Amino acid sequence: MFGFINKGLGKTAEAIKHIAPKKQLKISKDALEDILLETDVEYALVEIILREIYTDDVSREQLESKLLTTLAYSDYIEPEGVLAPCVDLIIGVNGAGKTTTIAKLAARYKNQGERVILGASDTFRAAAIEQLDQWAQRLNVPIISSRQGHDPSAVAFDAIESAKAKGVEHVIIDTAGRLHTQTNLANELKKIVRICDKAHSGAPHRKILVLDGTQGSSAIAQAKAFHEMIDIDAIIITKLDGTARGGSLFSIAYELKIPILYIGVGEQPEHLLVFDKYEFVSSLLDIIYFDDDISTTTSQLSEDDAEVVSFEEKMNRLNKRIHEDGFDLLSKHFVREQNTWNEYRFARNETTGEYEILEREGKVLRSYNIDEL
Ligand SMILES: Nc1nc2c(ncn2[C@@H]2O[C@H](COP(=O)(O)OP(=O)(O)OP(=O)(O)O)[C@@H](O)[C@H]2O)c(=O)[nH]1
Ligand SMILES: [Mg+2]
Repeated sequence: MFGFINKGLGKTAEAIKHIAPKKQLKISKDALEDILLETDVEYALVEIILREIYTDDVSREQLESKLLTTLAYSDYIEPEGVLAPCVDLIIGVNGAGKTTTIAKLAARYKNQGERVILGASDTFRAAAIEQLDQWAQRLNVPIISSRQGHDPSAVAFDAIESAKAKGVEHVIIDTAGRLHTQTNLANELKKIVRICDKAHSGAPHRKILVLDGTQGSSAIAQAKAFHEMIDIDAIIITKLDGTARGGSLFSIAYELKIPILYIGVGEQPEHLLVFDKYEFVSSLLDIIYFDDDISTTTSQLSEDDAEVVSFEEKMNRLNKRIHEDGFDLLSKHFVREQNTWNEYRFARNETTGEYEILEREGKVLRSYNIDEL
């Protein structure tokens, strides 16, 4: 799996190696800034990432904790208690990769032994219907479609009705990325959402925005526009294999605060990977740094020699421990629990010297003794 994600990050890796050709134990803050900007992390976020690093050289653990922090909202949690069929509504601008991604999702469901029906609700262009039809034939999955210009929400309705009648587990609905005006598009998408709910209460269960990874951080404004039209539940970032702008994923996650569900790393049905932030960050860090074990051992050795472990290093160790315990970051963390975001705060208890993760009401959930780290 790691090999696969690395393949998807090939061009981003080349860009990083251009700045830092050899793996290192620590990297200078300047080089790190260049790497982040070169891979299209937005400048404002680069500043945020670097501002609390007080050393000239940055260790793997330091950067790991910062990068994971920016991905605090990226975890996707499946909706619970969905009565089949589960309806995915796929939206995004023209050429973002919607239709290809639908094929990838359909292939994934099929491989899990689940049935799927496609709804060709991009009735704006005849070619869009044909393209989805070709995928349906290739993957041998049923498709509901009508002619160009027909009401897209009627197609969605029929696809859901058909799935209900046949007891099919999944419906995936394609949509147009562009209409004559933005208002037309917004109205059409809202109508599709309304009609889906009419066909099957609660549908669409997942409104998924497909973003073209080659556009990097410039896709953020576009995503915000869609999010305003209909609340997006999750994002799929496509074409990561075709771009050196892999770092934009951090900006996208940080700015939008919408979970990232999958990443697309090629044109074939199998080129869709579940987005795992730990795996993603780890793969990027592997390009810059020696692997985990070497750097920890070496830094521990030098710290033992120095006797006094710096505050920063303690914080890093603490952060690492928190990760191991399933938490994400140092100061603030939002966890999605049963469809609501709960804020967890993390603080130092001045009297005991212990670090505590506080609930919003101030109730201590867990504490760490920094001297034992
Ligand atoms: N390399 C690469 N190419 C991709 C990926 N996803 C999609 N593509 C390609 O991007 C192009 C556009 O993809 P489509 O799926 O047609 O995009 P769309 O959003 O449906 O486009 P419209 O229907 O025109 O709005 C196609 O040539 C796809 O093969 C990916 O993850 N990697
Ligand atoms: Mg399409």
